Amino acid sequence: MKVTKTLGQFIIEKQADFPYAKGELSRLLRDIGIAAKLVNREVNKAGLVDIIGEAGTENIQGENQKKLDVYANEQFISALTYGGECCIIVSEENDEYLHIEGEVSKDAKYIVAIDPLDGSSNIDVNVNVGTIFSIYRRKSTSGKPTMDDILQKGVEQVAAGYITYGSSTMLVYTTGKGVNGFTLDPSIGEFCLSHPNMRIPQDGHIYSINEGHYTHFPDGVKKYLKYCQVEDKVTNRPYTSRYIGSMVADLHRNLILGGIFIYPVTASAPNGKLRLVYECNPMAFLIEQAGGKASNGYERILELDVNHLHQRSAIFIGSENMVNKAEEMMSFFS
Ligand code: AHM
Ligand code: MG
Repeated sequence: MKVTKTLGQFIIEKQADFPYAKGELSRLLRDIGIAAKLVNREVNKAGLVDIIGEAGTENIQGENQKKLDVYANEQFISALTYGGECCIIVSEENDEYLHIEGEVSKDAKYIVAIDPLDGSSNIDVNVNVGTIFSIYRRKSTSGKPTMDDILQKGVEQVAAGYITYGSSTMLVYTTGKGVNGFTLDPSIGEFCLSHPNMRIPQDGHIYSINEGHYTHFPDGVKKYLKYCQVEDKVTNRPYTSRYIGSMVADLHRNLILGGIFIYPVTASAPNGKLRLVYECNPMAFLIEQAGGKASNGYERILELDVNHLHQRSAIFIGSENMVNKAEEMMSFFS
């Protein structure tokens, strides 16, 4: 019989990679795994109960919040609050950051940024959605955490990952020592190690972008798309276009098969659409750890200054050679 390793067992085993760790990060990752299972349960029965549809409130970006967005946000906040290892939560669904106070979190060292339900416009049509998380260690050693603790550059992340809720549910994460993927076994209710040491191919054949915005793309992006579509036997072009509209699902596929995901600046999103703190930075950290690359078209995502919680950025992320080529095309017009 094949013996599988659970997420919990794997986390404990990997704690040895951090000689000074006291298990706090491990407990934090465990808490995220617990919330993910609860969200998974609700996502799976979304068509059965009256939980799909809009909640009637708006988030900071003025987008209607779906009921499952609200539920997912509550589950992650609750798991992180009661877990006791997290002092600040930044969420796509909350205008301000949440400072967790109380006995259980009084010495908490970690700051967690989350997009609790990414790709939520896909919920009502039964298409993959996901959760993205990013973990930082606070820098200040006493008192209330400061904005400097919260607005750290992506390079300072100590862990990051995503959960994709789909035909099977997976949790994929990194602590800066490679990337590992776990598939939820519903029969035992555990995430089991299914994709150890994930590596993104250096080259790929898939490009993922919302071409509906083509007219408003920067010239460098238009040039790169033309490059993707032109026939060339040596480089195996034309490439294949695949776009789900759920960043987690699009990136998960490209991580496994090789590819590039682009969300550039557009007329309606002049700074890009995706959020730096809880979408771009965690995905950039994870994809770099898998051997890929992430850029805003000119600079490494992980080194961008972070000025506010809900800051947006353009993103070009995926197989290294593809991102390099896209950057080259961007540089012709800069
Ligand atoms: P969300 O966090 O509000 O769900 O938005 C993020 C999503 C990404 O998952 C996806 O890549 C993108 O928005 C899709 O946007 P568009 O519909 O403009 O292509
Ligand atoms: Mg979202």
